[in-house]
Amino acid sequence: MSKTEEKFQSRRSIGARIAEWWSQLKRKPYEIEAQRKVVIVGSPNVGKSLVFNRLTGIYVTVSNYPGTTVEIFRGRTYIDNFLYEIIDTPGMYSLLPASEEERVARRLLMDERPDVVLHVVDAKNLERMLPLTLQLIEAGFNVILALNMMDEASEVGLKIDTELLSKILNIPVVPVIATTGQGIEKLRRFIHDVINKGSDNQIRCETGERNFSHSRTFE
Ligand SMILES: Nc1nc2c(ncn2[C@@H]2O[C@H](COP(=O)(O)OP(=O)(O)O)[C@@H](O)[C@H]2O)c(=O)[nH]1
Ligand SMILES: [Mg+2]
Repeated sequence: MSKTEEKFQSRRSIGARIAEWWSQLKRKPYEIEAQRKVVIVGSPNVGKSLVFNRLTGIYVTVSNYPGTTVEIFRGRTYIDNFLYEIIDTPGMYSLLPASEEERVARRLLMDERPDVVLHVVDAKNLERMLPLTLQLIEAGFNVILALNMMDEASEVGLKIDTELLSKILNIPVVPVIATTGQGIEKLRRFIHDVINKGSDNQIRCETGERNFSHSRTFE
């Protein structure tokens, strides 16, 4: 750094430096084509949209699915300098569609060719929701299971051995409380790891309650 630059640096206020830092942040390109794609699926009212909001922040666009009144939310986020597109879908109970919403969700899944399918479930009703997880796995998707509403599950005394579930299903299982954001960072990490390393044994073993930073909440 030259003498003049040094002088200039030292004269600039903290405010000016923060402004420059902020403008650089804003310049991070969100308009370019996303490199990776994640589709969020699950039954209605399990917290898909809240998980979507937690993952994407403000970089969201909304459009109607062609030929329907069903709204599709697409958001963007950076994880480790890769730009991810995250797509929120209408609720679906099964891969065999019964309603227009389900048809759209299924078509999105098939058309978008996601790198990861994030299946969000209500942990309290896990048993009812696992059939879709199995269908998604059988259909060949790279699935991550987000056990959402772990706060309510704990309240009713439900204990879920996420590590065991992860081993049985052979996919990452992440406990989440979308209302507080708990587990979201872990989810981001797994999304990235599944895409970059494949769903290998190492990833699965790291998903368990044991390593979840707030695991006590879920005991
Ligand atoms: N207690 C609790 N409520 C949640 C959680 N996640 C979502 N909700 C609530 O569940 C409702 C449905 O959430 P939403 O994101 O719209 O679900 P979606 O239909 O799957 O998109 C909302 O009232 C949320 O505030 C959670 O982790 N804990
Ligand atoms: Mg929703």
